[in-house]
Amino acid sequence: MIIRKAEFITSAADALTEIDSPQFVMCGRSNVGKSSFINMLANNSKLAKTSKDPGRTRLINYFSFNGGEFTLVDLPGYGYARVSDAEKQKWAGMIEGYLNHSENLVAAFVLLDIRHPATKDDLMMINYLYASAKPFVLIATKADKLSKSQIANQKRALAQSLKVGEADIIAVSSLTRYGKEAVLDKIESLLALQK
Ligand SMILES: Nc1nc2c(ncn2[C@@H]2O[C@H](COP(=O)(O)OP(=O)(O)OP(=O)(O)O)[C@@H](O)[C@H]2O)c(=O)[nH]1
Ligand SMILES: [Mg+2]
Repeated sequence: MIIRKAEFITSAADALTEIDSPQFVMCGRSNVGKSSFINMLANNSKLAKTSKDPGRTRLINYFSFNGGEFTLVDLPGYGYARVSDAEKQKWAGMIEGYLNHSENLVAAFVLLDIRHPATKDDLMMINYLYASAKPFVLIATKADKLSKSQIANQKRALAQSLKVGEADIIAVSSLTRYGKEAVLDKIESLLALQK
């Protein structure tokens, strides 16, 4: 699949049912690289706002790819200790609200930092997706931080702990674009299943 065009649609606090193109949503801890991942796929480092400080994305942001062929949805991260309980509740509400009300969700991308084991929050997210029968794809981010053999080891460790096959985890680097083609192939095949 070739990305010809990627544009920001809008920000909202809830699922927008009027956006009727097939959607993929980014789930993951604050700072794991959700917004950077969208930018990698878009070939545009300025499309989604990123930051070295966790907690950058505070609303649900919608991005249209290839003139509506599909939509990527950027969510606020979870698990960020340094925000108020009220803010945490608000973000959790947005994440849950999106997942419960999105009518055109094809699959969730669950992003995990390739250097670390999945957190309790990650497991909660994965269990939630599993229990609500929503398809998900596991993405191991920041692969540029590791050597090739370390990437293989970490993928194996994550796969074991999450009880999935190693082939079910795609390692990516938004910095080097490693893994980009594998992700686009995945998107293409998931879209083909919809038809
Ligand atoms: N080395 C490296 N750094 C990355 C990669 N992806 C993201 N980062 C860095 O990680 C930090 C967080 O990236 P974001 O894309 O803003 O993360 P996020 O998950 O959207 O964060 P929130 O919006 O706060 O939930 C930034 O400093 C990015 O430059 C990657 O593949 N490699
Ligand atoms: Mg973000």
